[in-house]
Amino acid sequence: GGAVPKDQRQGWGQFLKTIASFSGDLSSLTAPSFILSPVSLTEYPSYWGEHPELFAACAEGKDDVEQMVNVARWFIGTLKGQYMSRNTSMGSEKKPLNPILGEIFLGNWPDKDGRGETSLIAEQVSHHPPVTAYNLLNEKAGVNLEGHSGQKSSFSGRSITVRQVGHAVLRVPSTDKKGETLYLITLPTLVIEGLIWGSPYIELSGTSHISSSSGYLATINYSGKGYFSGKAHTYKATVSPSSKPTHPLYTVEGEWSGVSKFKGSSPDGNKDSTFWDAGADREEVSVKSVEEQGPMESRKVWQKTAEGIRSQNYEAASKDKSRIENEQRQMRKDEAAKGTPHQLEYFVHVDDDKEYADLMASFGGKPPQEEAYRRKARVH
Ligand code: 0T9
Repeated sequence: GGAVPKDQRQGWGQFLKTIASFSGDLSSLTAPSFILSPVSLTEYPSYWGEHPELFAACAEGKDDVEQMVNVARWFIGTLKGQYMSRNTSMGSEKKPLNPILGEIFLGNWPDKDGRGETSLIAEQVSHHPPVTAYNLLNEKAGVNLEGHSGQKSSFSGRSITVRQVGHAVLRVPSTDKKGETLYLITLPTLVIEGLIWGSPYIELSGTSHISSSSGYLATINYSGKGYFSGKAHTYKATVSPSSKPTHPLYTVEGEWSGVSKFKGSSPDGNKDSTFWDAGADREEVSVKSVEEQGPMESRKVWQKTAEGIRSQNYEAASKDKSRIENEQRQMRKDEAAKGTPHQLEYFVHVDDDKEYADLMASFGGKPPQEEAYRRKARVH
């Protein structure tokens, strides 16, 4: 295979066999060094904020339909970063560092042109299986995103199918400015392809939804090279009343990694106008230097491991990773012995998310109970 270094071919073959005979939490598997990323999964929620102007625009719209279109544009605008950026920056999808419990990632996107500052707080709320809770907030625009992200993986022949566990709720001022509108966001299924060649990449499949408390629904259908459309990274989205999901007001089609356009009418009155062009620059989150970070902040925790991976000193990386994992095991033992379980720093766990249940039911779903993580009240 092309992308696997000669001396790691055997190891990669072994790794694929392990994946094939395995189901569940892939993050705990030890992978060959060429596929390791120096970035922890706790950093991934930052993809939600990489178009700060689209995030702020979620509060805008002359009416509720237009606001839903703005929210859908922000959501689609995050996909290229979420699912393609490792290919762009590192040549292929890579295995992220497996976060420790309580690991924290803090960052922001500064105010520019009046859009307001967007801040990010992410916290690893479970180690095994990995679950990350996150909150992005633009106080000026009044846009607040709260969600959590977990995964359930299975091997299917020659690819890995990753079902995303978790959802997000976006809160914005309602268009009549009298209250707030909630948008429930569900997430697509990932298919990791290109494994045999050692150059994995993500294709999206299935359907995700954005369901609003104002009575609108965006339904997003994903397809890729191997699917009916035949073209990589494509999607079709409709915006309809929640009560009539099959009666779209607007339809959008195209590539989530490229250009997508309205089919026919659009909110601005033009026909077939551009909905989103993913060629737009993404703005990386600003983060404190490692020197200024606290002991639980992601880049501080993984500083040495990441350095080892970046400089291809894999022995040093693996040694430091083992040290961290041993310390963590000891901490969990001590907590169990003392009867003082780990406390979350920024989030509160909710067993049964009523907002999820309501916004799923509003378009005919009968959802199973879903958990959630809510941001604790801020103490200034
Ligand atoms: C939430 C995102 C998620 C996290 C990653 C599956 C994956 C871990 C979860 C779902 C973000 O909003 C979006 C993007 C990429 C997802 C990762 C891709 C990936 O491969 C990993 C898994 C755990 C692996 O590392 C599998 C091992 C390896 C063979 C593939 C490189």
